Amino acid sequence: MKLDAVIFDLDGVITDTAHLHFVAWREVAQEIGIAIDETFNEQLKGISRMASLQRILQHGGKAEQFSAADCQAIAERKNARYVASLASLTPDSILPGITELLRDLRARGVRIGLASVSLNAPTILNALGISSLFDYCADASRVVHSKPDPEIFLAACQGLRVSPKQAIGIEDAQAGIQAINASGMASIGIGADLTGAGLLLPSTRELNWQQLEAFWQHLHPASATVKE
Ligand code: B16
Ligand code: MG
Repeated sequence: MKLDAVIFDLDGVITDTAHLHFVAWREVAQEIGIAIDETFNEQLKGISRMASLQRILQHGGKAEQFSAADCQAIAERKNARYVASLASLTPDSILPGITELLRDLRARGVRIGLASVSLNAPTILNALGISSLFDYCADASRVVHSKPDPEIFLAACQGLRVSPKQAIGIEDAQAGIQAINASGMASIGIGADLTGAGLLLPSTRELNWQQLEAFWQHLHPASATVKE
């Protein structure tokens, strides 16, 4: 079986915006009397904006104190701060090995997709200067069920016109690995503490075409890796 596509998560795989999310959430949480730290922030990785706010409110014991309109306003304040901080992103903010991998995939005719739940994903790819390397980016605003539901990965496969069985997904969050596995794609995890990934690599430094090719051939021993 041929490898037709590789679908990437954004935050934690292509660039590390987790710290920028954290700084923005910490400021906004402080305004409503809730303190969060970097350890707590780990729980927010790969989780949508509103779900992140709900976790922060629960963490602060204030889940019942804010109306839907209040939550909307808080989330908007956080996003305004976060978007302002995205101005600090440049092509140097791309994680090690990613640019080379994107180029190698393109050179081999493997299609490239994005499955990020961030509504700011297009802005981030532009700031990194790599938008043109992606064949399709799933629209996070249309996703009803967030990770670990496979919806966003299936939407990316559909947009790329590939079967999930002929695609690899790459994620740094546990919910993301579950989403990839549920979609029927092969999964690669980035980070030490993930379970259930078909291949687990400590960082994007180890993520390269040779690794992907060896992984795919291990899964499909008799297959050619690229399109003829
Ligand atoms: P936004 P990913 C996720 O990105 C982040 O990991 C998560 O912390 C954030 O809350 C979410 O995007 C939504 O981001 O507020 O910009 O819509 O890992 O799915 O690329
Ligand atoms: Mg992520």
